[in-house]
Amino acid sequence: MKKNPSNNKTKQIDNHLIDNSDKLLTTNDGVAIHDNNNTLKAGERGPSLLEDFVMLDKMAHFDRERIPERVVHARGSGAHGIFEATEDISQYTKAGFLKKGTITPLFLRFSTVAGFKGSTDLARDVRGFSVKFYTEEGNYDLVGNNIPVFFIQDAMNFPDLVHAVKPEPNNEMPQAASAHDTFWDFISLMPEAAHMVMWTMSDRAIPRSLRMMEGFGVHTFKFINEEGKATFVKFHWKPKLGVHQVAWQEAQKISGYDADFHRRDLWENIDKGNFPQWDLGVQLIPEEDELKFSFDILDPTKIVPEELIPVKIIGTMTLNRNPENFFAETEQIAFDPGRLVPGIDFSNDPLLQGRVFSYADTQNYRLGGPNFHELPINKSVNGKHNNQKDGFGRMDILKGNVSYFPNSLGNGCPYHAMLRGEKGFESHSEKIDAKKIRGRSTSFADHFTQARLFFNSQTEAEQNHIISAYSFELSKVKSEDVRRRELAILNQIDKKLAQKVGANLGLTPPAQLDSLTIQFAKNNHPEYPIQPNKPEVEQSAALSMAVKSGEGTIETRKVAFLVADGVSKVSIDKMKLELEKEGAEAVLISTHMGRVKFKEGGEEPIQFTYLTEASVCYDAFYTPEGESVAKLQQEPDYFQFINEGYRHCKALAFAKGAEQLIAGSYLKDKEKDAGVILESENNLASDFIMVMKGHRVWEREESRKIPV
Ligand code: HDD
Repeated sequence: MKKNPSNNKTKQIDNHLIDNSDKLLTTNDGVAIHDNNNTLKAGERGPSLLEDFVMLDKMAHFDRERIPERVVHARGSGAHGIFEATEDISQYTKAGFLKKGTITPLFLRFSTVAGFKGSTDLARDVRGFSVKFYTEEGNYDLVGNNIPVFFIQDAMNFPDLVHAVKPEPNNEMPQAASAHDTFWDFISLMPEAAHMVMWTMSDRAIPRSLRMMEGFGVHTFKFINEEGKATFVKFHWKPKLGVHQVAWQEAQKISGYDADFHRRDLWENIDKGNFPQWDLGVQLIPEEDELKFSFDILDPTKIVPEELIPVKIIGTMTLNRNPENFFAETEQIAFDPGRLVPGIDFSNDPLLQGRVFSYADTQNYRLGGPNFHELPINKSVNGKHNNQKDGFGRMDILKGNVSYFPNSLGNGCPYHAMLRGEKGFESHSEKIDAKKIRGRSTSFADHFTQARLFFNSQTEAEQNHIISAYSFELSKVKSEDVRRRELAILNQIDKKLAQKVGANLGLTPPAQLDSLTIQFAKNNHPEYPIQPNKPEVEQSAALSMAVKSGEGTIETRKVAFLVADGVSKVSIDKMKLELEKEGAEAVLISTHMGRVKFKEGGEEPIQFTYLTEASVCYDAFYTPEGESVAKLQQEPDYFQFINEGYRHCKALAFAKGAEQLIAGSYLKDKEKDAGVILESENNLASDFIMVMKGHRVWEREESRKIPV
């Protein structure tokens, strides 16, 4: 696909690009610098002089290079792209960028939540999924996550949630991990978090790639049509590459081998022209049906099962351009779910309502004042015309003497849309007739039914991963009271889940919720526990990530070809051709850098070695034939690749003659499964591809466990 395609947003950004090639080094004032190595001194061995503005200019700027990192979602990776609207949904919304056929530039920033800016990509965590659409009617931000629900129901609890999950305040440990006392203390006192925590303990929290995650707007929003009629809407991003995970043990190892694993994967794929795509889907709920469900659609801890309201695809997003500069674009982009374009409105979800304040407020602080809208990455493509002026870092230069409204000296400009019979953003005229209360609706009091729905919708392997994740995390919690309190919550969700986690912790799950948990729940709902409504569905297929062998795609998957000098080029090329036909990538790994020599004669440059690479960074493994096989017998790191690949349930293919290497690995004592593919017994390439399409051979995980 075309490299670095341009559109009205990228052209706007390009106007700010600085190209230093063939340019003289200058100070910030444009004065040419003669010597960039030495400060001005009084004599060769004398003190430095204060008049050295060249040095002071350089140092003063350097001293101010860092800005505060985001209070959450500090670690992120972004890319430019476009959204193309493909369906006519004008009966629901007048939003211009959703009109069929419209193409809108956008920037997407993915993130983890808890870790600092330099933390690992592979933390067990929620992933942020923020999209800024640069529409012709102004910027619209859909600031979502890769999980469709949230921990809490009311924004008032957000600072507490974040304090609990971040490293503990006394010793600032642990980094980018929820496996510690304060998080589970808070969570076990907040039964409303039960559903979201179930998702964060699932494989959704350890994605294989940012390109292989779903995204969700989480809250229920409103679409508003030309007539001013509202329809409730929930947003979904569905990745074309499917939804995939890594194994937890893998995630931990990747964090050591390549803490930038997700960032690198996104960057490299866009760079190669493998542009990731997502379909945008909507669940549309007529206003009249607001109260029709067993749960409250304003409660952000609830999904609307796709069995009740199907997801309608309305367009496609393509990420097609890497940023030129991480700081200027990915770091300085300022998202805000509290600003809207005509055709979209808020619902009364109390979490969303709190977000309306928090984002603009944090950007004002983080980006040093109210002019962050003028930064190239944040600037709207349709301009900004108002009487807001001055402030730190102001870039726009307002003409004339008028900066107030109403005015006559400036011909009333910038003018109000309504004064000239035009339309601007109008809030939905929802009728509200209520008493002010500081409290919570009883329709928000069912905390476990959807957590159960999620657990029931998982395959056995996925359930086992959830059990292991709870066991891992709670084992890191020092307080036995906290562990027991969380087990009581799990017992309300699913007895088997609670018992299995309990067995791993050496605790019996309590039958009742802890009295402290109930006390806090009663704070919101004095009559807690409240009998939940009967759910409409007990299972929902869309909640599982499982793919069957042969069903998925292997596009952009990385297959390690494990070679050494003397390897057969024919054996490499045959497999490579078949994999490339399916869009996968073959990466040769050898015993040394430089050039690898072929059995048939000739050689090729090689970049990757057993020293620098790790099995956990690859999706599948192929050992070609040749004299290399004898060399690999002597290479312990080769066996590490094979053993680990097997342990992590990946496909392993061996060309004729190469299967003798199995004798030196842990596989030798294991009953052969579909994921170990031998040229002597199988249709090598097609069977290999079929197993890879299924992502993993999960049944191997429990029945054929091996050390590594
Ligand atoms: Fe938030 C950042 C997603 C609740 C306050 N949030 C932030 C980002 C994402 C989300 C993806 C990173 C944006 C970026 O890439 O720059 N947040 C969510 C979702 C929520 C949610 C899906 C619930 C449905 N957030 C939430 C609440 C509050 C905040 C209830 C406060 C009332 N979030 C913030 C923030 C951040 C932020 C503190 C930190 C950096 C930023 O905004 O730009 O204002």
